[in-house]
Amino acid sequence: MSTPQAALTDGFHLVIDALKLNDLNTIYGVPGIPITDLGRYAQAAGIRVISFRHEQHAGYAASIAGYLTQKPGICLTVSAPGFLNGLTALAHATTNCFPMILISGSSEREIVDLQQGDYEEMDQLAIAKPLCKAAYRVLHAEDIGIGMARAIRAAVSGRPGGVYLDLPAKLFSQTMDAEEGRKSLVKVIDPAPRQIPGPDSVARALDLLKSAKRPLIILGKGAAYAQADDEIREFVEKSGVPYLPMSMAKGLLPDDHPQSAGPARSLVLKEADVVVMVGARLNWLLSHGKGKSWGEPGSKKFIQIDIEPREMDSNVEIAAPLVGDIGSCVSALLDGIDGKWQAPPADWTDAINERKETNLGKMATKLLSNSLPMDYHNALGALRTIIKQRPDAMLVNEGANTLDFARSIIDMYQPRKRLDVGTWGVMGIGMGSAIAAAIETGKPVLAIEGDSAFGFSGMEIETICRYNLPVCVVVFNNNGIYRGTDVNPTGGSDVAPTVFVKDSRYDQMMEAFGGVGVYATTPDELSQAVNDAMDSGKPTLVNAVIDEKAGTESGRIGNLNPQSVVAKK
Ligand code: ADP
Ligand code: TZD
Ligand code: MG
Repeated sequence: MSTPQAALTDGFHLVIDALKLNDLNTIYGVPGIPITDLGRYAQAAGIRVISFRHEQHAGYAASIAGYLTQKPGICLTVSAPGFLNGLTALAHATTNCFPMILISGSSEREIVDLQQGDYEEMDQLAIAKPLCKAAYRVLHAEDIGIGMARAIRAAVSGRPGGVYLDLPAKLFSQTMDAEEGRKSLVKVIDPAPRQIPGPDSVARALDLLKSAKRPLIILGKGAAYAQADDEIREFVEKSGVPYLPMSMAKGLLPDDHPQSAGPARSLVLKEADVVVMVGARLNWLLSHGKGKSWGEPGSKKFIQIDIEPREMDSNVEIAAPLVGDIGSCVSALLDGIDGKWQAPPADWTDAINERKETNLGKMATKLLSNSLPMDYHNALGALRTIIKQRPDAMLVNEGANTLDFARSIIDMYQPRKRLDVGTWGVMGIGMGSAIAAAIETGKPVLAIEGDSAFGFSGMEIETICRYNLPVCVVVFNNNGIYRGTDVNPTGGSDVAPTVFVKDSRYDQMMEAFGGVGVYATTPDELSQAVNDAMDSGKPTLVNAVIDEKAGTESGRIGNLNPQSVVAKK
């Protein structure tokens, strides 16, 4: 007797059921063979399926969804080219320690492995492996539950990262008994188990911190990801130690907090004697923990809190490694900060406050400048006020000057509100991040974009309009990369490589899709347009005209450009 249809399930439905069982209710992707029906059935089953124009942006959206929710963001792509388009974001997720699963359909194993030229033939599993934390392929419908469980655990446990899950076309139509299928699914229990630090390592860290004359805490995006906001705040406030937030950790404590040393960054890096790293790596963004910006060689001792043991001593010696999850490690330190705790010496905190006041004073004057066309300062001054008035809005930021100035000018007041280019300094995260921020938080999103940066994901404004997301994109239009003033030294008709069409009307692109487009030439116009957008929630793009001479080469990292000794500039 044949089994009635109703008692069967198949690969499509097992994938969907496995996602739902694990509370993964949003998919970011691009449809096509062999996953078009997977998207359709997922939508029918109540999963939110957000369809993009290009997989890279679906991938960036998934990575940011992972960062914001501590659950792996799901990106779904077709085989070979779609998979490759998603791979940049998978690698980005891994590099930034964001949990994400890239699920790609793939072609016939038998044909791929014999290289017989299948439709979109590619050995995707092999190609994904070096770019992610783990990569798995499921060949049998009964293994979908386990495959998904492995992918989830790999993405979120320990140091989070990107995971690749390869689902060959044939898998989707494989059938099995529905009840057997249901039983084969796995709900992942405690996917990111707490990791408690050893008491000896806690004692070592506390001893070192107590001995400090000029202590400093550096908060990184790992600290923001950990969602241990209360513990971190208590640790900073009870210890009295000044802190420096890395860019995506801004707002973990409000940037106007009296202990923030943000505006005295160069002073504290140079002068601190004991530095507590909390979910931040001593990579290029912190000059590898050595060199001129860190003052006298050997003048620092580091305490480092990280879930990844191999992060310790990666660049310089770590005197007190504290391996564990940030919530547990910070709580353990807090237990040692009792009534006898000595606040840091006043000469240290006074010196920091003095430097802060000087630097903030200098900036305040620039923010009020009346220069037209707008420069970075007066344009960002307007946006700074908007974020101050709307501290729960999400902020997305990319570009060179547009990134560096916005990071220092715009104060953040709440955790995980600032999303930017991350560890690689990627251009192109903008629209994907903005879309995920809107979907995952339901809050209004302000995306501050260099005109070059915007171009990498600009087509996704159609996606923003299609889903009617409350995203306001502000394009800082300075006619190019860094500046709009370069000329072709040969006098030929091609413009210089860093220069775009002058006075492009990015606002009209938004109007093409039914969104609101605004052309703004003054801080008042800019402010008005953004406030309107944030109030109405309507997809909006503001083309902000910025002086094409105002930027500098590579923003604040011009020093990383190699120099030719033979070329004349
Ligand atoms: P930033 O760029 O802000 O300096 P990084 O991305 O360099 O931050 O560093 C983040 C660090 O946080 C990584 O080394 C990662 O292992 C760590 N991390 C992420 N989540 C946790 C967690 N829950 N507990 C402890 N460490 C974490
Ligand atoms: N490609 C990718 C994926 N990432 C990059 N970081 C770059 C290229 C190189 N790059 C930067 O580092 S910043 C930048 C590029 C192309 C654009 C800067 O121009 P902008 O910002 O218009 O976005 P400003 O305000 O003009 O400086
Ligand atoms: Mg530009």
